[in-house]
Amino acid sequence: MKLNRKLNAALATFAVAGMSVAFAGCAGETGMIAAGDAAERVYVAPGEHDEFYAFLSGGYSGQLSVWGLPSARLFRVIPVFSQDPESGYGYSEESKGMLQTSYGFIPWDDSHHPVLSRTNGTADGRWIFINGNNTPRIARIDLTKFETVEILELPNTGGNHASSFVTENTEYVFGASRFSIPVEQDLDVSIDSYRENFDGALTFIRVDPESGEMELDFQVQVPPYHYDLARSGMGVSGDWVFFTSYNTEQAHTLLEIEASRNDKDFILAVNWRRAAEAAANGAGRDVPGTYFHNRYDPGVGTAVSEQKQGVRLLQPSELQGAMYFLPTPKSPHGVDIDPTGEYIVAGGKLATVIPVHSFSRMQQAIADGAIVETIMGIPVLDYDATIVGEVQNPGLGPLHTEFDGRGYAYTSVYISSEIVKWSLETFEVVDRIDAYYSIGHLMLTHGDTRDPQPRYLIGLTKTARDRFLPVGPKQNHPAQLYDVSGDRMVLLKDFPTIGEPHYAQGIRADLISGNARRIYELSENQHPQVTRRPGDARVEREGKVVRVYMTSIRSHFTPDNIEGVEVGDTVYFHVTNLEQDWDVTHGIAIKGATNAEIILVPGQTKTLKWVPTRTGIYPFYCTAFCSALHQEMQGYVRVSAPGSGVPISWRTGTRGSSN
Ligand code: RUQ
Ligand code: CUA
Repeated sequence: MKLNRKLNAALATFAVAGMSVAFAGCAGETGMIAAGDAAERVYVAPGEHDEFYAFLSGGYSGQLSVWGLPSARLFRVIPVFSQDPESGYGYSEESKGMLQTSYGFIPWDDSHHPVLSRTNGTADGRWIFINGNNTPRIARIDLTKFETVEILELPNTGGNHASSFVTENTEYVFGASRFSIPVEQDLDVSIDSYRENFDGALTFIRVDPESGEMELDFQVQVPPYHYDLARSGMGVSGDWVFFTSYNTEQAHTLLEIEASRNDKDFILAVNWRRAAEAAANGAGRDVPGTYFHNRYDPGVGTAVSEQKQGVRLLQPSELQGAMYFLPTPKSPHGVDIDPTGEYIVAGGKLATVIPVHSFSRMQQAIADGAIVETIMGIPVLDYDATIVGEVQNPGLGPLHTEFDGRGYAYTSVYISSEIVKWSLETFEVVDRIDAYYSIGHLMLTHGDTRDPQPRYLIGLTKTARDRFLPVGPKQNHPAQLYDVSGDRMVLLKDFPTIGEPHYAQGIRADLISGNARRIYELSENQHPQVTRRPGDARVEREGKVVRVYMTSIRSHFTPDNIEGVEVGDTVYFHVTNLEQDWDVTHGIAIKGATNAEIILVPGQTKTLKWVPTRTGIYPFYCTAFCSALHQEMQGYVRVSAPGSGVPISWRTGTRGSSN
């Protein structure tokens, strides 16, 4: 790798010296091209648009970021599981409900795997789902608004990592326990009773085909292994979903060693269609399970949180013929399905090969009864009966694979920090390229769907070290952009990302851009505290609660002078942005509020809560530079002592009323 880096540097130097032409011909052989050529391939002229959207998970930021490819320009960060002071998400009264869980309000999570909704196995650009790993949840983001509109908590689950992955027509989205725990809710037992009391759980969530709304359909109890990743089948395997598992050793301490003993762990294949039928026909039993279902109601512009109870739990014994273990070396991480649905590719973190199972061989093995043992009612198929190839010499630590639809697969390899391209026909490596440094996931545009568009590949690497100007001991995680349209992979660019992107999705821009909304229609705003005209703005006292019904339009708030608030009051600013022009945003913040600002897009109503604790004069102002007179967009609230008798009054200029 060191050598290659030197070579790269040398090439760059030559390119600068005007010798790029001499090296252009080398690209085919080396996977490296001159800097000028690479620059041209990522260049999107000012005012022009990118060819693809890329959605990168935020990892421990809890969010999802939106980029353009090939320019690698950041468009937006969509808040999902974490409070976001930039937008007021998780701070405004309307959005707080999105972060409610059975453990209370949680301002953070660890988001891993975004997945786009699909129609006929193809990304359709309607929604994107992403999992929260820590307090198990799945979120759905509406891609007309690029906003989180739903978060569903998963009960009886520890670490929802094998998520979110959807079936070919988004019938189901899946979750699973990465850390097995007792499925019996809140059970207080010794950790040493792992084998007796701990369980794995798979969660099947039904998705409404029209609205996208999720509904926890049922769970399946499975042996207490760690379920790491999942993929639903496609085409021939479209009725199946595949989960990787590790820790078949059932260790509960020092997993680094204890969970690395077995030569093989498993891929768990589940016929989701048959499981869903069984659940619908009454299989399983109802067990306790407390979880929150939070939905953003677009009509009233507010998150509605519902606490739900109980879940249907099925046993593998009730799913005879619908669940099989495929032995897989060694502590597999990713499992990925090729566009035909025939190949099931695992990434054994500690394996020396990339094992490839075949779906038709799996079917044959089932028909032949090639079963080596049965665990908790789940038959274990013979490894040799299902395996169709092992990619030799893939590098150390293969993790994740994507496909180009032309017969090649691309696997990220963590320890040797490279991407290997291999043939699905010969299972031989045909190309490899360095990743800087320690690659985790990779994403090829549409490369996890039935119709990959082999243009770009992003490698999501874990450490930047010397790639960028140093910014102290903590550097942002980088990504590398490769061109995969030719025979050889070509590194085009590297760029720092936000949070720690685990996985990403890439989609042709035209599948989304035409549907993106520009404003919210004021006429459709059904928020209970909407103020449609400045003339309707007012301040009302209801006991200790003061409600400010406020409007914002360039460049003033109505009202902007408010008196009669007392220490001990709870003040709600219900602000409606009256603008109906694309991208004219106002915000509001008030001195001393233990809160963030709120940002309002055109036509939207949001509420900022404020509990003043001291008397005095409190300025508030618009936080978004909205117009030439943005600096003038401000106001004052007078806060008096309790019982001071100052009457509620309000005004803006001469237009407001006062009483
Ligand atoms: S992980 S580096 Cu959360 Cu998907 Cu594999
Ligand atoms: Cu409104 Cu600045």
